[in-house]
Amino acid sequence: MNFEYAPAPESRAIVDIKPSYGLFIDGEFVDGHGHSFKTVNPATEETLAEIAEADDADVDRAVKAARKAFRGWSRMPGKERAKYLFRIARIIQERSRELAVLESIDNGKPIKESRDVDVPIVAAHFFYHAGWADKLEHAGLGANPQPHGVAGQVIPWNFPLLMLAWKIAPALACGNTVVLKPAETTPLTALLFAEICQQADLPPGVVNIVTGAGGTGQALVSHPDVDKVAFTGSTDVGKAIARAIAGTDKKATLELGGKAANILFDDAPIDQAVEGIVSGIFFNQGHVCCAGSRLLLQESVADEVMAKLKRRMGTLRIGDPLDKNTDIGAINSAEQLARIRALAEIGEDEGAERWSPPCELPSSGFWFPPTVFTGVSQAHRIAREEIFGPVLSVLTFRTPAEAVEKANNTPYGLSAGVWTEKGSRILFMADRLKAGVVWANTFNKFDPASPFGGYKESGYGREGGRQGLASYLKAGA
Ligand code: TAP
Repeated sequence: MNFEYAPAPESRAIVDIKPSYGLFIDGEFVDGHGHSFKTVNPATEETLAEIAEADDADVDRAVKAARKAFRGWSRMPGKERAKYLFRIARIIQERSRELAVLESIDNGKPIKESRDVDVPIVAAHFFYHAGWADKLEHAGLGANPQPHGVAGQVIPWNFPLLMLAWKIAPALACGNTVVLKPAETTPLTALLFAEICQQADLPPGVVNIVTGAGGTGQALVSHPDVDKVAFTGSTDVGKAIARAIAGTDKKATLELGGKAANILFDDAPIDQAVEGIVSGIFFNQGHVCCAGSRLLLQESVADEVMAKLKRRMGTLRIGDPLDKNTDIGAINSAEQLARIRALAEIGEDEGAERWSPPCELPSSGFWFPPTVFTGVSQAHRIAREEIFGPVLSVLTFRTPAEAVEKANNTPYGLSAGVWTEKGSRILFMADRLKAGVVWANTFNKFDPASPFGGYKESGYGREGGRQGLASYLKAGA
């Protein structure tokens, strides 16, 4: 169907969504043996397309295709592999509007984010890794590092295309071949990416996309001929995967959940910090593993910051993801909305004070208003559990040491933010925060050259930068 979406004329007819999609195996779209499922537009609840659900036999076909392709791909000179990655990067740029619109329709994220953040970083990721493909001997892993083989990659729904790029670009640059499973609720951009692989003349079998739900992911990571597992998703599923591959020689990287502290000191530039707090938690509806979901305010400025924050929250526009003015789009699924609602109610029951600006929510689709809780204590579930929605929990502190203690009082360790004018304080905090990424006077900044990953229950392994390549290479002589 040609997707027509009234309020955003510029996005009309940009994407052509087919009524149904098969699996992408060995360079072609093929029917699956199993059932199919629907993917819906979370902003309208309309069905977008029927998607094949890969069963064990389909996963096996895809892994066999990747194995067959591995021989040629891994022996291809790096500079030749680079040409394919550069070509993919350029096609992503050429088709960026189509990718951004499709991502917003299937995921619910505002078009200004998919257009200005997701898709440009996706292209940058392919460009960056294309540059590495013929320089792997400089990755710090010996003179002749080797790819692992077939990578089984499972990704979540919050950044469908970006997580795909984080997985596929380094794997291919290093000479691995790939079978990737997108999340059940957001398969469409991965399938469009499969078309881009065809358009780039990527050799068949180098990239395979198997759509499906958790069972498909389980079949993929447990497949005996998968050498390397790369997973991004929840900590619970990450633990299940670690158990499933225990006792095998599969290599694994797990990028899991987070509960980041965004820490604001009394000397911080408050207006700038309020912008950082807002984008830290409301970017992508708060469906962000590294979201600044715990705001730690120094007591002396807490009232001033809260007043400014509430005023700013009152200006956020929630609604149609394809409207260029929208700040907060739709929640990705009914399940995720139910989870956010349940945790917000628990926050109230536990005695925290809940506030949202007055805002009208669309009558169909999945929506949750930007919400802030004050009077939160460390024992509250909204301070401990990942809500993965537009919900901010505010705590206060008096001294830097107390801020460190509160920030680290979480099973997670993915990211943190520090707002202060003092360089020495930034270094003091960065040294003590148990977080894979610490942003200073900014938040949610990503670059393909910067390694990203967590401590503790946020997982292990790094993606991006030279460190990210190490996950896809065996050290050579
Ligand atoms: P999950 O429910 O864990 O799902 C992630 C992926 O794993 C999906 O494709 C899912 O399929 C699949 N899956 C489910 N059960 C599986 C199993 N037993 N074996 C193999 N695969 C299985 O996470 P989500 O709800 O999509 O994403 C949100 C989570 O991702 C949050 O916790 C967030 O913090 C985390 N996340 C982390 C990062 C980084 S970089 N650390 C980045 C983004 C998101 P279905 O979709 O069909 O269930």
